[in-house]
Amino acid sequence: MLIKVPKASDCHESDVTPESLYLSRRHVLGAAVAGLAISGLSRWAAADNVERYAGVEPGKAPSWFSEKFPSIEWGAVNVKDEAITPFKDATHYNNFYEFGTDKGDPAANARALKTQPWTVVVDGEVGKPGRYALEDFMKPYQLEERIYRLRCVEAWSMVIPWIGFPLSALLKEVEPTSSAKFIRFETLQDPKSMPGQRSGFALIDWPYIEGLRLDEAMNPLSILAVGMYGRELPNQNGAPLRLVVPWKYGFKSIKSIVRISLVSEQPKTTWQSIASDEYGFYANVNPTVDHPRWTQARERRLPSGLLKPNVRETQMFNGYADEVASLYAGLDLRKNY
Ligand SMILES: Nc1nc2c(c(=O)[nH]1)N[C@H]1C(S)=C(S)[C@@H](COP(=O)(O)O)O[C@H]1N2
Ligand SMILES: [Mo]
Repeated sequence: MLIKVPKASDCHESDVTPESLYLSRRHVLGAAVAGLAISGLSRWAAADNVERYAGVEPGKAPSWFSEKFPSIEWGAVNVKDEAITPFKDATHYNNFYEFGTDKGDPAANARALKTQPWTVVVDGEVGKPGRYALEDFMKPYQLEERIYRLRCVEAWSMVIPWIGFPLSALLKEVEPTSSAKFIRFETLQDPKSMPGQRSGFALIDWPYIEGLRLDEAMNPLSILAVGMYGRELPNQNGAPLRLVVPWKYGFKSIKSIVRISLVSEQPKTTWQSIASDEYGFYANVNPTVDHPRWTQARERRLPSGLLKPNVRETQMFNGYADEVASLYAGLDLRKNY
């Protein structure tokens, strides 16, 4: 585990905020966790989770999460010299249209989402299909922390410390057949707990659907997340299980997944169905291909004040080009947006 704590001299403007302190706090606490795990103490309760990052509200972790907690590999992937977004912003500025279209709606409404019990179905072109209680689904996987940039197509961004496991580990478990070419994800459909699904917001044909090419799903950066900021996922961030693909626009990172299907044809995804001229299947972060209605060359890194907008240049593949550019060799990214 190597966590780079930026020196004052190589701080970017955005690091000159109290958030940069989180990195150094984490460094100390990370070492403490490692020590505890070795000495066999596994009593990492909610109180310890909230210590890891500043301002974290404790949740009610299910027992399978608490059991895996002591063996989490902290800081397995990190971002250099960029401050982690405060917990408050990451949990109160959300897109989760099942709970409303305003950024504050998910935090206000997602409490009604019942995440225990939770069932995940794996089906389609796989040798081992199944229908699992989440605690059984999670059994094979070792959790790790991945600190990733999240870039929304709406030109705002955050840095979020996820807890999850590589999607490739799931694929290894379920044994895709030779006909599997894509992976398709489906969010829960439950109008009783999801007001957005019963309101007049008829643009979306629920449930929310997303998908990846199989080689994108196999890329080591693709993860399924079950936690963030040292605790389980808050409901508004897609509890209890969500996708995170950091080199793609945020809408690819589908929340509250109930079904994962291996398929032979490219799935029809939600945003593509709404406006295919604006939102493509690939949705790779690309500063050189603008959205028809705004530039994608820049982004507002949250928190961003009206008086002091925290604007930065958007990076190709959201800064993950070294890891993912080869997936798209020979593909016209202007056509395949
Ligand atoms: N089911 C579902 N998943 C979703 C969305 C949604 O509306 N419904 N919004 C997407 C968008 S547009 C973004 S930017 C991210 C936001 O994730 P966050 O709220 O955890 O930052 O979730 C994505 N996943
Ligand atoms: Mo988004």
